[in-house]
Amino acid sequence: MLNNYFPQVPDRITFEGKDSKNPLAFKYYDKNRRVGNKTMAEHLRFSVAYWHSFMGTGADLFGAPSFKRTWHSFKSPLDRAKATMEAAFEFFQKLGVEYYCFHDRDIAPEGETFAESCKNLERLVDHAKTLQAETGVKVLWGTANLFSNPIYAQGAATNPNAHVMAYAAAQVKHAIDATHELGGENYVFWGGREGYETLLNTDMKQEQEQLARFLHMAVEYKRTSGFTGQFLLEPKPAEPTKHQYDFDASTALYFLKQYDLIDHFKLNIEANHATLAGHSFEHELAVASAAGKLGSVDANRGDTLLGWDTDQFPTDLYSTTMAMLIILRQNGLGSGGLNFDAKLRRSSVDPLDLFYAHIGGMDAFARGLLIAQKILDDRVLADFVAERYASYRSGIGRDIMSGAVGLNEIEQWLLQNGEPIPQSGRQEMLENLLNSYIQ
Ligand code: XUL
Ligand code: CO
Repeated sequence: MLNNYFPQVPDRITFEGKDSKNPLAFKYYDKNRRVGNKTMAEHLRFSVAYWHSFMGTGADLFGAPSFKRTWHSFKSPLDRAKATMEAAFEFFQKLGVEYYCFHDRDIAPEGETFAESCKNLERLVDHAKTLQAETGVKVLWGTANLFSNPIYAQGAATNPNAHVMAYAAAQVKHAIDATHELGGENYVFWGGREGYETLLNTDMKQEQEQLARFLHMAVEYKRTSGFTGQFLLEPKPAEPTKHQYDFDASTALYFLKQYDLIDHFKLNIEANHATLAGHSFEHELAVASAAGKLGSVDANRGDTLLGWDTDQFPTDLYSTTMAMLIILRQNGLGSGGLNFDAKLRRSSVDPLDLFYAHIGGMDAFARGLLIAQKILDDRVLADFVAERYASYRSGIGRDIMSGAVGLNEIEQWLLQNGEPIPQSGRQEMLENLLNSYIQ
């Protein structure tokens, strides 16, 4: 049992029920409790984001790092990376999460050269393998950091310089290998700098073709290397670039379809990216799910008063309930999960805050799951929605949908059947109904 970095936390955070006042206990997340046809753990598949929780320093645009992490105190970059990994696994084990997600450059330091960076990554992958075997914790997804290194200032796959695109492609090859080696169930592509700052210097069509070629090469590499994880594309409208090519779920789906990539990808939907795009979290989940492409979720939240990616831990029960309704209706996330792509506030300097943040996020989704399952069991929304569209199941509605009639026949039908009678959408009644379940 690892116990060096969080000695003040017991071996395992336990479920104590909703009346518990212990901040280091779950009030709703009871991993073995059955909800519908699965346990809570099977439904929720929680994952910790290595970058925010173990590489995060609390630094922001206006100030220096505010967190002093013992695992960052080692001088040599490799020793520091190893200590960070041990702290991370101690945390995963004590929290009782089964998954983590990582970027290549989170788990291993960048070297002086590409070859050195690859060697560092291999060493830390070996270390992760040992820690995974010791703890049973698994990789939900891996990814490549194609945005921090200054060579990517003008994009990675979409860089105007083919040499940089080649560097990114080689880096992705190694990140896929690392994910494969660690048994990762998915691999994520987030286009961190795949966008533009000004159209004055940008050939948008050329850049999108480059991105498509890049993803096709990854698909081909996946096939030949034997990696069987699901590829996921993560939309985000802006930040760091002014306009990112994978703006939102619709844009990403159209891109995948246009470039013949749609069969090889699903989407990883992030709550705060949805709101930055001017959508709600549930809108983006619904768009992806309707297309059969909701693969995984980055569980966080933004702030309604701030227009950037604040990546806060999820606490809003309306939002987790709506998310779980969509996830349950599509019968789960398959190989995906709920990854806390969320960071502590700059002032939350105590490592204990990492526990409080994750416990809160896990409880918020466990509650959302319970509420959503109850709404589905009671069929209160399902029956209403089915009734709302009932006119398409017989008569003219069925003929329209089956293609049996065209505009001529419809006109004849309308002349014989007169004016439609408006029916209420009952929005307020349904909002009250939802409120009655949120408790
Ligand atoms: C950035 C973001 C990334 C991706 C992985 O906004 O969400 O951390 O999830 O690169
Ligand atoms: Co994310």
